[in-house]
Amino acid sequence: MKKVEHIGIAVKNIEDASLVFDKIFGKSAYKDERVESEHVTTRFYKMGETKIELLDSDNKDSAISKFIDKKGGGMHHIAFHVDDIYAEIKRLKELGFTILNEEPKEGADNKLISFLHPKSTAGVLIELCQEKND
Ligand code: CMX
Repeated sequence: MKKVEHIGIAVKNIEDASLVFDKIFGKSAYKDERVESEHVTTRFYKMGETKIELLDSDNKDSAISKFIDKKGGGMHHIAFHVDDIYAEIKRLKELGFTILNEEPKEGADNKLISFLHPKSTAGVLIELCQEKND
């Protein structure tokens, strides 16, 4: 794993949350992106190398809606940049981690993504992400 690619924060309403984060970061988000497969709207901020992704969802059965229903929102996942997502999935599976999707799926920001179940990772939802053009 090379670096933290982004940190995901689940929010009830992306416009309301942006009012808060615009003030905290002292800048506006640089892009929005809809990820249909995950039923989410994402909004990205960047400070230096660090990216923060806000996520809200309009689908009550989505991972983000369930998380918000249960915890009210907040830090949802940490995403790590990997060069070869297939090799990382294989490595982590062999080490006994529960891979939520062994076949990587298309995520926001031109990435292939896969998740490790938080029950196998000390309670933290971990996302692996590889640049699609790598
Ligand atoms: N971080 C830490 N723990 C989490 C969690 C999160 N983000 N989401 C759920 N959990 C916990 C639940 O609180 C629950 O804990 P307890 O059993 O102690 O109550 C446990 O994980 C299992 O929860 P569950 O109810 O059985 O399962 P869910 O239906 O809530 O699904 C998860 C949890 C992780 C399997 C599901 O959210 C998932 O598949 N996530 C991967 C996809 C995803 O998160 N997509 C959205 C982001 C997309 C993007 O970045 O583009």
